[in-house]
Amino acid sequence: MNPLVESALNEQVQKEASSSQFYLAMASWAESNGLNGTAKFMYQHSDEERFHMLKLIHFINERGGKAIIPPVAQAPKEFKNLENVFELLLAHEISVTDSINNLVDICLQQKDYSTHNFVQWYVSEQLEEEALARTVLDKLRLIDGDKGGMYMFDRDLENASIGGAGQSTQQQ
Ligand code: OFO
Repeated sequence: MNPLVESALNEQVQKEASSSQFYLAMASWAESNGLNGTAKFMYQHSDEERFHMLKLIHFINERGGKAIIPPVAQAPKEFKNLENVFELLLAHEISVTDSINNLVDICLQQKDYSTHNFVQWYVSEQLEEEALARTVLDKLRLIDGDKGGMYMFDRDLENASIGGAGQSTQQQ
């Protein structure tokens, strides 16, 4: 496997692992604050990110590279409020999109068209995740802290699904 592509893929493994940890911290915070719908959504999102990481690990190893399992960084312990949680989530997803775009660039520069093809799945996944985060944030801004609205929001989030969710358990 092209070493530059392999190293960029391994960096992406680290990003997906840190996304999974970050959303796990959000899930735990929501659960301990009685926001059970949000907690369920975030636990699912954390699993989904782990699936993204595993998909990369399998790809690197199957193509003759060596996947590196990254260390786990400390995730935040506290969040200001729900709006803050989703602002951080959106900012995080935007940074992941930048890193996927960088990976696409490297594949093209190195003329690695099969990895380029593989990475397209992540390109569409990022579009979905950013759009979902923006929709949720818009709702929260409309509610503007209203208690009844927050109750409904949390209940609705329990039934919201993350792009690609459900594949995780089947493909790990
Ligand atoms: Fe892996 O999609 Fe979010 O980070």
